[in-house]
Amino acid sequence: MTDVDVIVIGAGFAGLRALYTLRNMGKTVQVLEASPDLGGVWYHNGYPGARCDVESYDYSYSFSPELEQEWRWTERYATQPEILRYINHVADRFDLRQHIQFSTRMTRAAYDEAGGRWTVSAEDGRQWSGQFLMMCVGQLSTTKQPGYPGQETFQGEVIHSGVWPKHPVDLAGKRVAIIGTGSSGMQMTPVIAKEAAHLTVFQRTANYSIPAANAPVLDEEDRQVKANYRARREQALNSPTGLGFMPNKKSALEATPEEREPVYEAAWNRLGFGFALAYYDILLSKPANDTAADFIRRKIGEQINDPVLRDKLTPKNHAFAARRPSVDSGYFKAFNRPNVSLADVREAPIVEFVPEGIRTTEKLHPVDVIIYATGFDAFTGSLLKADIVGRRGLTLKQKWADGPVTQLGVAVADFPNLLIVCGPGSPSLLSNVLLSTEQQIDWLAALIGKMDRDHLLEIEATEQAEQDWVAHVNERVKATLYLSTDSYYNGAEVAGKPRVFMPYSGGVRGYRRILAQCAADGYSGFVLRPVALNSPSPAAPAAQALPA
Ligand code: N01
Repeated sequence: MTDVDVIVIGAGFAGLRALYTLRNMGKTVQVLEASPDLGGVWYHNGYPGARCDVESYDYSYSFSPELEQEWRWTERYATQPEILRYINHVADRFDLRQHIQFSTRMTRAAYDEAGGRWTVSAEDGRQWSGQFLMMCVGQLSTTKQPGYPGQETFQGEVIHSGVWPKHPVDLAGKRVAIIGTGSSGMQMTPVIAKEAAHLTVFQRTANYSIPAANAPVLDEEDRQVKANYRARREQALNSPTGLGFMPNKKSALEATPEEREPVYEAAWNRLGFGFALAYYDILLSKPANDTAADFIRRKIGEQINDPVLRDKLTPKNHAFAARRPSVDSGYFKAFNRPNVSLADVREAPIVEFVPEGIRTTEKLHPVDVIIYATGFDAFTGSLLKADIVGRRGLTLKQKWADGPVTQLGVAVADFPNLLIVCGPGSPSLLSNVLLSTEQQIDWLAALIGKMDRDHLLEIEATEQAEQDWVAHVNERVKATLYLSTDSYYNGAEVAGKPRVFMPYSGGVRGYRRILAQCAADGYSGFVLRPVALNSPSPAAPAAQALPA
């Protein structure tokens, strides 16, 4: 068994950042990564058209001014291959690979209450022991595979967008089915439409989407961003979502329709996700939201020639941005092509896969390749994949049987020294997730630094703090429209999953203040101990809660 200070699970953006930061503090770190290479979701989501829908300069690490200056993004919204190149560049530049075990899936982690250490076991039987176990496993990394009857009889390839094969997938001249119209389905549709003989998009819920307004990054723009990068980062940190957009101080309902039109037009043409902040109450008030939704519906309609298709592709049954909208590059216009059709699976549900394709209640759709763009078991899927065993043999699955509970989204009572990056209860997917990731890792690193200085070995959230935080998360979201519809924010994406609102909707700035206050109060809501609670050592002082 190898002993280290911190075992980090996952070598995506979060795992690499944790490794960089902890190693700089002098910690020994072992990163375990199930995949054969770096990148996490950016390693796996290699589907045609995959790109980030947060602007490149904001969806990048902020910890190194040198890195910021030397990396040259080529497009406003980077493609998946470019992001993967960036991640690999970071790993090489900071010499991080040597601390990562690839193709190593954690199957179990158990906390030794007497010794105050985690023992992590991998699929192949190898083990590591660490004082801290830091989970950097992502929020959208466990795929949801509907598994229709007859799937094994289908003669062609079935692929999930989130585990896109590493072998070349030739879709040219093929009949292709895409099931799902979230961000992944919407991104790949216009790209696949250009090469497939025929593309059928199976839609259950029509989704809102704002044009990406993607463009190459010109040298002048690159120079300007780099000359003012600190200010840009500051603005992102102080914006509600971490994307840099500041909400309009005005209510949509204070403005006349004539006044709203140019505001929405400008947001539509350039802002992407920023559209949701065109007025401050778009996500707070249904009548305000209706004004935005009506505008977007009209804009969507203008892109689609056929009136029947226009009606089907126009979102009607949920408020704009109450579930995650998309940022697209030609999704709706793709349906004007003669080789693209829409199958409405609410009208005619999928019954089964057959050797020749997909049979719905209405007809057989003959296809050569089926692509699931059906999303993920969000927030908790990857945290609950392995057995994580805390005090008294309690597993995280048992603890979260009715839904996840955390203190501040980073820690769980009965699971000492388990640290979660962007866990349920943190802004995570309601924010620029990379900014939130860095923010939490810096906070957790400072906590570990304090523990070192004060000779503390164990940190544990209190149950009371967990309950208070979950109550606060629930209270905050009540002020928004997020609860007005089913979504992966509230567990509706997986049948039988507890219906709990998981991300924190109070914004990254508010969350940062809460984290800072918690630290200033001596890590309120946590118990810090100089030895493990059940340490048998006679020399050890009695376990106690230590004020800072
Ligand atoms: O997944 P989703 P996604 N039969 O869950 C449908 C991030 N992301 O992979 O809405 C038929 O959003 C489902 O229908 P419904 C981003 O955060 C980022 O697209 O449940 N349909 C929905 O249409 C995003 O939000 C980028 O009725 C079924 C779709 O599948 C998140 O990942 C790019 C079905 C799933 O949509 C997830 O996006 C891509 C079934 N049995 C993704 N089951 C960036 O650019 C599900 N659906 C950074």
